[in-house]
Amino acid sequence: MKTQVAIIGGGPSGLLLSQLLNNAGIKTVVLERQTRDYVLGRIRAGVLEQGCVDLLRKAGCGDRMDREGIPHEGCYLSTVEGMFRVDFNAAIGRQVMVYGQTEVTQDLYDAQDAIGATIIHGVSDVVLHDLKSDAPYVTYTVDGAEQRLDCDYVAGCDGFHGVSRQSIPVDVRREYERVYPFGWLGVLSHTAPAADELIYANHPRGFALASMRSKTLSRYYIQVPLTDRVEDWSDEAFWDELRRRLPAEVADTMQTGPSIEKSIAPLRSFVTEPMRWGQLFLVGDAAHIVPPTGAKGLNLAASDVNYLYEGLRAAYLDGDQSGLEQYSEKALARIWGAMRFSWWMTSLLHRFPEQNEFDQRMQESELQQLATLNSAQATMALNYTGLPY
Ligand code: RFL
Ligand code: PHB
Repeated sequence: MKTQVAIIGGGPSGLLLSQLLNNAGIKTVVLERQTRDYVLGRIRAGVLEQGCVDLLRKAGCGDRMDREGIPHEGCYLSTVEGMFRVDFNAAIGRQVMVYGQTEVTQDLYDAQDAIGATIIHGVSDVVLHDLKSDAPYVTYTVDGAEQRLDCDYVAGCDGFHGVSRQSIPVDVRREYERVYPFGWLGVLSHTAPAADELIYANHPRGFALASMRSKTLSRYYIQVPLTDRVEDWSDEAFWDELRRRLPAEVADTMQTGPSIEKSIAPLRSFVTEPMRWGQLFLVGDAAHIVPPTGAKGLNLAASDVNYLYEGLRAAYLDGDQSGLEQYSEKALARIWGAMRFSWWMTSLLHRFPEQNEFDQRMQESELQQLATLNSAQATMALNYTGLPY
């Protein structure tokens, strides 16, 4: 089989890139390890930056998001002193869209189906070949038979555990990492959200987040030790702990109910450089991971897709290679900005095992500035709603 751009991974990065390229008349084949149902069953991100929203619309995949997504003009931060609001709209005139990654992925699949794009599920043994030549190819196994896909370029959209990043020789790759000493226990439930906007809580017992997917579907997280297992947490224990960490006025009126999904995710910051090697381009989680505190994972994937799409379009339609040549540098500049913000929000809001009273006072002082200084609110609003592309 032959195509123009071979896309490894059918998560949001791979599907969005495929949709944009096909719309521009550039052929793609997406190779996905899992089944479609498995990909659609993953509960992940919930907050879209304006740039991501605009890109989904540009790809022709924004209709349902525009109907069902919930625009948010701010969020709440809670401390033992009380709760305050950061007003993104008042601070910098921008907002975010609350719309789940599961829905984004569903919309992308529907759009890919509508144009007859090729997505091959259930592939294994994916190997990338001759990436430094102008005739790279990919081999893989599907239904027990080995296949070969020839292409001009390979987009590595296969997430943190994929093969694409590993295909760049170790002496070329530089990797930067911070692993945090705690995880997030997340619960999805058919209950009304606790508040009209998200609540990020700094609490002596640990971080908590009250988020949502719709007016009847809520998503909550609490910080837990890495040694905890999901089985350790009954629904009742989860709700009790969540209520302790949220402001009393919210906890007292909050709806609870059976969990429909419960999982623990570790927190990590990770960047690999460069993001291009020969004809291979890394996109999204294949190249970087952020802790979810800043809601940046999916949004960074979208900005990478934007840069790569523009580069490939210019290369194919105008014979202009400059966008591809600048891809790694441009994407990384924005990624490091989002890395800093995600690390900052994580450091500000969590209890660290080694945290002493001095460290705690530093968090309190910074939260106090955020509560009272317009300039501090503006900096947070700028980063939370998304640095420009
Ligand atoms: P994805 O979504 O991981 O998709 C990669 C796809 O590649 C496939 N794959 C392969 N296919 C073929 N061959 C191989 N060898 C392959 N290896 C892997 C995988 O099956 C998968 O379908 O990466 P992508 O597209 O770059 O999208 C990135 C986002 O998914 C990610 O940044 C966010 O979901 C991160 N993230 C969160 N971000 C937020 O902003 N807010 C959140 O609340 C949030 N929660 C999460 C998360 C990530 C999680 N992971 C990865 C463990 C919760 C979890 C559990
Ligand atoms: C979510 O709704 O899943 C969510 C929202 C904001 C975050 C992280 C996760 O910072």
